[in-house]
Amino acid sequence: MRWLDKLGENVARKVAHTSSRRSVLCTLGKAMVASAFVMPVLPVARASGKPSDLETASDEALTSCDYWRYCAVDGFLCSCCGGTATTCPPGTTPSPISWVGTCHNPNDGKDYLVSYHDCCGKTACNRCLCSAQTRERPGYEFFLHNDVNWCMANENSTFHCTTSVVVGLAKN
Ligand code: ABN
Repeated sequence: MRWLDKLGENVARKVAHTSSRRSVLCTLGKAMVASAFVMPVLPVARASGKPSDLETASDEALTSCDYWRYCAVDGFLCSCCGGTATTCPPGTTPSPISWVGTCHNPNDGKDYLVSYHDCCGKTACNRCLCSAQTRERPGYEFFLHNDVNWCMANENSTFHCTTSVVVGLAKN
């Protein structure tokens, strides 16, 4: 193992002769900053418990009531109204309260909890009305009924459209 010690010593001496302390610190700093950007990219998508098909789904799929995450939606799809499946159109505000459903994702065979937030502050979008009734109960069972204006708690309670945000994997 002597040769390894010698090799290490020679390399350390060479580095010490040819570079300044400042440049070594600079290189180390750059490597640390770069790794902070690169490392999270790998495990996060798999560990988050979120399905990854939203980025790959076509516009046609995302504007159709048949898309799996709309299984319990009641409202105009924001993806048809200038927003996306998960974001409100400009000029509208998401409702802080929402209706939730459990939807089966056929792409990975898992069930997800989906939160349906209404976007508020503009008149009804009137495009892509979806009125799913998965496990919905009649209106007199208020908390099990999705035909509700979730903008009711917003400053402007005018309903425009509905977003479908996956909260995470449903626990069975
Ligand atoms: N959650 C959408 C909605 C808004 C107003 C009335 C019924 C349903």
